[in-house]
Amino acid sequence: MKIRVVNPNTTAAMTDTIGAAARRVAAPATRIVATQPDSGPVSIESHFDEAIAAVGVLEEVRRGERDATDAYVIACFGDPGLLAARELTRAPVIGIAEAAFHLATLIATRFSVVTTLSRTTVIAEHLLQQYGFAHHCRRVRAAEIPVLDLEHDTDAALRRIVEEGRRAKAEDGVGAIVLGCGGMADLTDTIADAVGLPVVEGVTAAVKLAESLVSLRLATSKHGDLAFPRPKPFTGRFAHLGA
Ligand code: 2AL
Repeated sequence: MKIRVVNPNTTAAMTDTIGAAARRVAAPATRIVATQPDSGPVSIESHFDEAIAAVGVLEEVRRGERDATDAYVIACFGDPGLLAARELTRAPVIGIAEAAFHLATLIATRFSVVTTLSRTTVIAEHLLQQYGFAHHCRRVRAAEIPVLDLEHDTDAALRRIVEEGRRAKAEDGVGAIVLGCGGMADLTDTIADAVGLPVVEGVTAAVKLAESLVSLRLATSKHGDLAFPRPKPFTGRFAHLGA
């Protein structure tokens, strides 16, 4: 089985981190193809970043469709372009936020999210509402680290995430922590040990969910809103996305 794990930002070092985390949990017969868009923001930490990154995600799905892909993972915690990506393929498409929320509710009644900057907390809160998980989440906390600090200043970033995780454990009454950024994928075990709670990380959660759906032969429904988009020309610099 081939899973295309798309890092929606264009930082190659983060794509490598995400790909390595995905490979660590993938079944022996699963091949992980870790990719990123050709162009777009180097990190995603605003609504603007997300809107631009979503186009890159969709281009990556189109590429995957020419490469016999069995499932896709969108490896940014805002799940940018998730429903649009599902329209483009029959293969399962899993966002890391939705994957982490699902798995967290199977091991704890309540969880808190620890994400990067506080300006991104509203993105996670909107997803919790949209997906129907809001009543399971006690709080979306920010470690106040820019996304790229996870690559460039990892020790300081890790300290801040652990501090916030310990606060969640002490103050929020939660049984688990969800990590709120794809770039945290290599820190999961260290954070879990330091905080003393189960830590659900979205890249690894999404890979295992994708494997489950493919094994069960559950494909993205083409009945209704997730049907392939009606063929039509696109103009200008999006001409390549039309039909
Ligand atoms: C993210 C993420 O997962 N990747 C990225 O560039 N930004 N999310 C976040 N909340 O900071």
